[in-house]
Amino acid sequence: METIFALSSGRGKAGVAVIRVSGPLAKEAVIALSGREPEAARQALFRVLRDPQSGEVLDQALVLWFVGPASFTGEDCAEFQIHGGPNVVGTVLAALGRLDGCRAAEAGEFTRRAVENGKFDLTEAEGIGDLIEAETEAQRRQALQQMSGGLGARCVEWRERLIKVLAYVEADIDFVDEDDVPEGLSLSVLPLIVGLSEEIDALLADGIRGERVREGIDVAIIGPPNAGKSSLLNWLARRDVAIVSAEAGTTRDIVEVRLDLAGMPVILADTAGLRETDNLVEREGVKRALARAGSADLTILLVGGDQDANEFLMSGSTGSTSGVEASSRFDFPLLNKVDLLGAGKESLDSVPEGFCGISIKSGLGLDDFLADLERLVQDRFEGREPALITRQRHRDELSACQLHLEQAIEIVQAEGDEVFAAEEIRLALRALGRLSGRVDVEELLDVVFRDFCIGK
Ligand SMILES: Nc1nc2c(ncn2[C@@H]2O[C@H](COP(=O)(O)OP(=O)(O)O)[C@@H](O)[C@H]2O)c(=O)[nH]1
Ligand SMILES: [Mg+2]
Repeated sequence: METIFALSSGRGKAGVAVIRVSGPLAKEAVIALSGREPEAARQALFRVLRDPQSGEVLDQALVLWFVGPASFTGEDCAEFQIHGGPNVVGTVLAALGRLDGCRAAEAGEFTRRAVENGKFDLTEAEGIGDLIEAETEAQRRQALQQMSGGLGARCVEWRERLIKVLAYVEADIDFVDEDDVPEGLSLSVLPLIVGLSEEIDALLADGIRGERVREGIDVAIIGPPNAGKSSLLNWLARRDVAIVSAEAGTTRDIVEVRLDLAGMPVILADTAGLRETDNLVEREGVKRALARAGSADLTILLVGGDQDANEFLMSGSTGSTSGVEASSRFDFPLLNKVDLLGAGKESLDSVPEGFCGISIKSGLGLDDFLADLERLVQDRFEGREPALITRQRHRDELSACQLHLEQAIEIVQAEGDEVFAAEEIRLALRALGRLSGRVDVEELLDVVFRDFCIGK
């Protein structure tokens, strides 16, 4: 096993930079650079670092020393806390690179070694990655839960239950002729399989909120030209992102901004105004706007106070004048430019039913709108607890597991051949194994069969 090293803190100038070293030669690396043995583990040791060849002083550093397996990777590890100047970092990395048996780490290699050494499972490792990427509160909470084994622990528990089920079903196969194992034993495991299948089902029916929180919730603003869609995007982004103009048909490309809405990550999209047009570029814009509305997690319909709002709502479409039916329904109908309908709050009285009235120009209704939008996003995607499924990968493996459980249930119910039921359960277990990246099912079964003395 090679010893690997890398800058673990961010690039650029900083007060402190952390260089991590992991592997059998980590101790030698500390000795080579600091001239002394790292006598105390898990303590910050003040050391002068020197170039091992020339003896030139490179920096003064705090050195942390961890003895495997009690370290992040499970191997011997050292951390050099050095001054975060680009040249300091560069020279220390270069010095490490010149040591025999040491090389620069590849992306994710420390975490990979940690998984290989059983420090955590695959889902927990993904949680670490997500925590580093987290930009909003909801993302941080979700990543923390996953990193601390939210999904991993469930996986372990399901595995244990399934292994027990498999053991029973196999006992039926293996000892069907013996007196002390009653016939049709596999029927008695039916509730166990059904229970598990229902649990996984419930988890899968989560409105994919985990993925949405991880990747960002797609919100599209759509409506007729000149309604103020670009103005709304700019107001929500609190900066001048999209071009606002009194000229209809200004926006053609989709303009995106990333927002933090009450801790939820949102990708807000401004789109071309929906209308019939002979202009080819604008027509393409309208096409893209409709596609985006169709694929978005939430759509905001924005109509101007001087436009026919009901036409949009009643048809549930983009309006007959545009000649194009939108596939989506609107989650949030907004009427902008209420300042044109009258003065002050009274202008809100003439807002058609089903619409929320705002004026981006005067600011009227904007705070209420933002609060409502935040609530809508939270209700839809936040949930009381962070979601357990946060990636398509999780969903695929759990669906595969679920599918095999259902097939096992069918076989058992029909009092079919236990060999086939056992095979389905084995496949379900394998899907769980892939999910958590844990050891081979066969290997585990050996242990279980030995320890549990099945069919004795
Ligand atoms: N009176 C009034 N005009 C507004 C309001 N919001 C935007 N506008 C104007 O409406 C025009 C179209 O705005 P824009 O954001 O480009 O609309 P879009 O075509 O839907 O993107 C611009 O001249 C804006 O200044 C509002 O609340 N009241
Ligand atoms: Mg626009």
